[in-house]
Amino acid sequence: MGLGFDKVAISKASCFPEHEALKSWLAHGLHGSMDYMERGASKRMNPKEVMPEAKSVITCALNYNTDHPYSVDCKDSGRGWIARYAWGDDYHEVMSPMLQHFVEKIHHLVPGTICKVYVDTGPVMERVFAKNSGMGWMGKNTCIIDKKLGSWLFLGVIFTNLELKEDPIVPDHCGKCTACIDACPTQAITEPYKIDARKCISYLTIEHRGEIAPELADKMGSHLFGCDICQDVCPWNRKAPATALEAFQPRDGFFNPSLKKFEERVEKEYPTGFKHSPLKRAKREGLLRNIKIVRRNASTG
Ligand code: B12
Repeated sequence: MGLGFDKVAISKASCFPEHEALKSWLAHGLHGSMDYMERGASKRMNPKEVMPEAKSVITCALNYNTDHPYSVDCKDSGRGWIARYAWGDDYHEVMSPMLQHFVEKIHHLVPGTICKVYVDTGPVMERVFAKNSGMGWMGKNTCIIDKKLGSWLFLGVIFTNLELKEDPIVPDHCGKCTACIDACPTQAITEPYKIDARKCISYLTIEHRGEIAPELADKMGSHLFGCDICQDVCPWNRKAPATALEAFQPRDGFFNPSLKKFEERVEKEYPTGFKHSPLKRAKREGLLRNIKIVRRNASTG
């Protein structure tokens, strides 16, 4: 159909056991200051509250990997790390029109179909549908992993009232591997399949506002925005293919940037130089705070 996705898979629009995990995650405060996770919790756990007519969920994955080294192989102390997902254009902006295009095709084939599209744009647990549609399995780092594509995947979902045939669930291929758990500098993966977001470098550098506790900041290493470590060390990402999409190729100065140049850029060019970039989420203050921490970490070795 020429939709441009790397994989598409279908599940029922049901409440799945993994939906329930959100309740205790929130009760233990593991979401930190991400209040939006709490606000829409009941909807997040029940697709029928999001769209009462929904019968099926179509999950679409888009590969964002490019042919560049992993953070664990880039150790120059004068440089910082921006997470792979944020090197190019904001995935919300890239995927939304693609999903809308998919919906147009559905309308063309079955006029009158009701569809709702989400790409982290509403109270929906995208990975739960991805797992239960056989898009991939949920790894111990909680990322959706496909045997061929790895885990460098953005997810988007289409809720529809069409009764579609579901795809078979994929078995868990993490086995005895604990590479992601062992490699996390802040021990944010507290047990397999469970992340304490308050410790996750991705949360600290992107979502958290204000000071970062020194004991966590010390472990942030060179991370300026987001973190890739738990995916970099995943054996299923060793041979992950690269995308041909221009939108996800690294912008000039975003791949493993020099701290000096990146600081100048934030100081002089924010926000205009960051248009359509995921980095805007951290705001100017957040980026400058992170640069300060990375500099301190570099000087203390
Ligand atoms: C909140 C959030 C975050 C938070 C919290 C992370 C988290 N693990 O929840 C923070 C800011 C830390 C974050 C970081 C990242 N995120 Co994020 N995030 C989300 C968001 C908005 C909600 C996730 C959520 O529902 N969390 C709630 C908790 C309870 O769910 P969970 O961690 O998935 O935990 C599940 C397991 O514990 C499972 N479970 C429980 N017990 C058991 C037992 C077994 C045996 C099994 C198999 C499973 C299982 O059930 C839980 C619920 O599904 C989604 C978008 C969306 N709307 O869904 C994107 C999303 C998950 N993020 C995404 C990405 C890309 C990232 C980063 C890679 C970005 C980066 N490089 O910095 C990191 C990865 C960190 C990680 N290892 O998860 C992608 C993931 C794609 C993929 N391939 O999986 C998503 C889907 C966005 C998108 N549309 O593409 N994220």
